Amino acid sequence: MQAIARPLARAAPRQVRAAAALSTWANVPAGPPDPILGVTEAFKADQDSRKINLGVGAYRDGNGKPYVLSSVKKAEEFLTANNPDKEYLPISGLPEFTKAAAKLAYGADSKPLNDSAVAVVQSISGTGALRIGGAFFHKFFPHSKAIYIPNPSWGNHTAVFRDSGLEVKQYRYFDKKTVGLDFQGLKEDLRSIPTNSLVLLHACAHNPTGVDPTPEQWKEISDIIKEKSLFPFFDMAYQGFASGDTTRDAFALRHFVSEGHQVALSQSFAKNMGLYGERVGAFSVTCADEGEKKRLESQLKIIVRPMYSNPPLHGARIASTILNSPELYTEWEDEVKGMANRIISMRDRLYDNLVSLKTPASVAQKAHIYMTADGRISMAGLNGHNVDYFSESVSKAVKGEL
Ligand code: IK2
Repeated sequence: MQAIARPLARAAPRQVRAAAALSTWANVPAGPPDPILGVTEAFKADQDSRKINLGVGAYRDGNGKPYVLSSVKKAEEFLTANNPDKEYLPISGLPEFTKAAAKLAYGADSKPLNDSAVAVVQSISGTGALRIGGAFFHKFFPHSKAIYIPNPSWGNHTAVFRDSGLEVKQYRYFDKKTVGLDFQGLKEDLRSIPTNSLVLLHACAHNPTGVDPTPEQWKEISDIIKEKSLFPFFDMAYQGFASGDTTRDAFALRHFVSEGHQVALSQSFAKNMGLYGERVGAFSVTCADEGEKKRLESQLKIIVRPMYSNPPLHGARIASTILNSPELYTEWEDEVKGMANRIISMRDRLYDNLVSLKTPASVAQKAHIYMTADGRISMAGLNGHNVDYFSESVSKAVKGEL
């Protein structure tokens, strides 16, 4: 036994070395951390008690803690009491959910909705909806394989659309000098891009700038999009979060539909229901009639089936229970208002603090504060306990005193 064991023991390290040198993956380089979610990893590793994470856009309560909505808890209790099964959902998702999600976005009096002319599928939150949309446009949009997104835009848009096979181009959106909308630049760009192009619009709470067009500006944008026969694809990841009112935040989408545009829409329930990890969303397209809607839905299912077969069940059941119960719906609307108001009050307090600290009008980072490299901060990460420290740190950094 020993005579055999010794040579084998001596040989093992050589075999291990040889195996490592021949690994199929030896030439795979390490990728960079995600610019947004990588910030959370760095935040978790920091031991300083003053640390603040303003990187990922996830709501926190007044004590900086994750927040589960009371309407969500009640919906879950109701679901548990009804002893639900864990069967597969249809490829297009939970019908009660997709119907209610479309109604929330387009409005109960929406013509295409009432004509049964909106093709909808459940998606893996907003990102999944954008990805299904990207694949759908790549396969069926007859005019081009490009999408125009605002500059700047949510960091993941480029990757999502590029991986869907689309070429990603930009139109002007933000004016650094006025720290507001570059409305002239936006209009000029929309007028100069090729007729029939596909254009992504943030429906409300533009990420990362927080700057939205006014209703009057949306009307002008709608007119240009009509003149140029552009196709509007709305990304609505924050319905209710911008103003506290889901109807007000759906203004742009509903205005475009009432003006006769055909639209595509990505919806997320991550923020407005706090269902981040449940991955609840929907992708929809308005169609000419019910027959067209059925054809589109059949094609959307063909896109979904090889990607992930069918969507997750639990979050869709929660959202559906809330959206379809008058009491829970009212409670949820109040909670959305509460979250939006807390964010709005933090923005006001931060602004007042920076002004009273005589802070020059440019922003930097440091001092255990985690934010994305483009200077975007998630207002929801601020609360009554950390907003003063954050203001002072920003002020010092900008003045070169940190
Ligand atoms: N679209 C926009 C404009 C978003 O801001 C988001 C969410 N961003 O925050 C989380 C992150 O940076 O990953 C989405 C779409 C998609 O969000 P979700 O897939 O979580 O619904």
